[in-house]
Amino acid sequence: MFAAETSAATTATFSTPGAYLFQLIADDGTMSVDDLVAVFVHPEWPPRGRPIRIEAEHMLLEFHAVKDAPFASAGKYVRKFTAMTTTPTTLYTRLQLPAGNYDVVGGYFDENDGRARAELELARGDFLGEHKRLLRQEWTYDQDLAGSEPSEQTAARKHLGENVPLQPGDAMRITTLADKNEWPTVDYIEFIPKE
Ligand SMILES: [Ca+2]
Ligand SMILES: [Ca+2]
Ligand SMILES: [Ca+2]
Repeated sequence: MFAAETSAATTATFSTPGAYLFQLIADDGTMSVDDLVAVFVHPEWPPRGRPIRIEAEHMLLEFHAVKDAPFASAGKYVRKFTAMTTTPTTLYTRLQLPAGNYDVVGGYFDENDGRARAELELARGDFLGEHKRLLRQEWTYDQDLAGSEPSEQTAARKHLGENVPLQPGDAMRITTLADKNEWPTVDYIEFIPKE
C-alpha cells in the first residue's frame, strides 16, 4: 500500500473506500517517535454538477456497525450498537468535495418502534480543536414508517441544510441517540451542488 515504506515521505494508495488509521513510526535505533494519522477514502465523485453521496459505511465509526442490505445505498448502511442505549456516539469523516455551495440531505431508516435522534455537523477545521461551524442540524426519526427494522419501506430522506459553503478538507460529524427499540441508522449524506 505504501510506495516507500521506510521513507520519511511517501505516498499510499487504497483499493477500498473507508476510514484508515495509521501509526507512523520514526526510529533511528536509539530513539523513536510515533504519531497517529487518519485518512478518509471515498469513491470517485460523479461528474461535476451531480449530487455527491458520502456513504455512512465509509466514515470512521464510534460504536456503530456496518450492515449489508440490498435496499441500502451502495449496499450497506450503519447502525448504532444496541448496547449504546443512552450514550451519544458518532460517525466522522473529512470531506474532499469541490469548493462550492451545497444543499444537504440525510438518508436513513425510520422505524416505527422508537423516536431516535441524530445531529449533523459540518465544520472547517477539527471539531476537537479550533473550528468554524458551517452547519448544525438536529433531527428526530419521527416519520415512523411501515416496519420496526431497516427495509425498503422504512427508507427515509430528510433535508438538513441549504446553500452550505464547503471547501475541500471540511469535517463532518454525525451524533446519534437511540430511543426505545430504534437504534439509529445512517445510510448516506447527500450533497447537492447549487448553480
Ligand atoms: Ca422512528
Ligand atoms: Ca427497531
Ligand atoms: Ca450506504
